[in-house]
Amino acid sequence: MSERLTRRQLLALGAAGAGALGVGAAGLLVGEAASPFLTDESSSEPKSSDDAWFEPSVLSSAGGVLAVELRVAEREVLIGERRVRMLSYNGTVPGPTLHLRPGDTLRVRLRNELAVPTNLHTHGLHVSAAGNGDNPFLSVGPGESFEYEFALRADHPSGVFWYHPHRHGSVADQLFGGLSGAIVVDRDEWGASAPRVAVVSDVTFSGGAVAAASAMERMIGRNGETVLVNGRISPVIESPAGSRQRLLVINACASRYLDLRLRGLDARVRAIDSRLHAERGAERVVLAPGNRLDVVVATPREPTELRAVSYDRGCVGMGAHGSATAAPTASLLTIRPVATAPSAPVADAVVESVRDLRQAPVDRRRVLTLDMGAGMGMFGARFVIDGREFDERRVDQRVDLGAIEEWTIRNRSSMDHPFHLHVWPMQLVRLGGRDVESVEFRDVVDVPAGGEVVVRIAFDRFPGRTVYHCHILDHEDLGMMGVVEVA
Ligand SMILES: [Cu+2]
Repeated sequence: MSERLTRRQLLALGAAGAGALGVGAAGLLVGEAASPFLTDESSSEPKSSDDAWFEPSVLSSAGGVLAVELRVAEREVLIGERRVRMLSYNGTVPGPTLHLRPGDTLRVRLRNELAVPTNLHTHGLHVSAAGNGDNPFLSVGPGESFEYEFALRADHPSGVFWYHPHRHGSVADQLFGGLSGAIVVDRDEWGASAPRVAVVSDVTFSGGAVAAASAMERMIGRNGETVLVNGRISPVIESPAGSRQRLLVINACASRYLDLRLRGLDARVRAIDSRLHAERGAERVVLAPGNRLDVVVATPREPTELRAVSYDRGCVGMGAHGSATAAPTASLLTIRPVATAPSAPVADAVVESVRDLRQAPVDRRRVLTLDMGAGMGMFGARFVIDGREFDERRVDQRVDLGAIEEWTIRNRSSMDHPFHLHVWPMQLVRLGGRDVESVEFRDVVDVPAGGEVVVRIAFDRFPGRTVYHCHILDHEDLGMMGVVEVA
């Protein structure tokens, strides 16, 4: 038995003891939510991996509560033909899908079985960042557990969201290592007509483990050599020709943009990120890291690949050309017509009304500038917002609770940077020098090299302190993040 395994077993034993004490006190791990995990953990042998469509297990709330335990640990998993060690939630890559309803409370006991600190971010959820909520300043040390609680309001928008670590300095490493999972909020009864969740991630292996990123890869934003959909390489969805299905696609890559080509699939987009709108036809959708796509596709008569084509997101300068940021074209999945495959009707979209902030009076305007500058060392570069690297002790933007603000986000650098604001969705006002015609909310918006975007934000609830940052997570770890406090 290796030293690593011995240590892991000791950790597991220690954590189990602490957990048993905590169960009664916290009222966690009750009922149905706890049992699937116990089953997961008892079978450490990876299941076979082929090109069959596969989705993470779904944990649904009941009676307004979903209480789950997420164990963060390195595990051996099967990727294609390879046995590799990756980071996992409850032993799988990605972790379980959490299915919630507006008004629910999500309780997560995060148990850290890694040798380094981690924490948890519920990307896109409109919930409080204070205390044990969606608080990016928390740190859960090795061997420790922490109990998070996320209270969704009754008017929480439907949509697909996701969870991943947000421990500053190691966010990219931990996400790239395998830590992500889907969250879906809706009022639908899933049954046979559940949407298909597609968590897209990328990874590079070296030997039997996830490769470390070089200094240059961190500056560029690492692109993985292998693209995974729910932990599989280019899986196949089989369904009868002409039948429709709803895909919820999450870009959980650390840095890769997904330039999705939907031609041939009669794609009808219901939302990008979380606010559902009337269906719109689309043949191309670009998802920056962190973005999600809610789309209904029709199964064609011939097998058809959904591909993410090579996307140039600029250059670092100092001799690194644009091609360095452009990952090769990748096949995400194939939709294959099979007359005998099961199919189920797709539930109609329930379009929720949203307040159009373009018609609202603006309380304050701000300009935020993303930039890269020369730093120390051979490959040194600084990744800054308004000239400063992240400092958790500093508040960069003080916002009045209830204010509607207009933020102009400028990019003075030679690379694209996807801008993410936690907790509050941003309504797009101007993109690429043009007014945005429709009501579009995002929680990640791409700010192209040398360009700017204008968004409006209603800080109408949730006093507290959180962050905004570049969602090329290597850049975030290098300091391209700021603190917003709403009071
Ligand atoms: Cu960036």
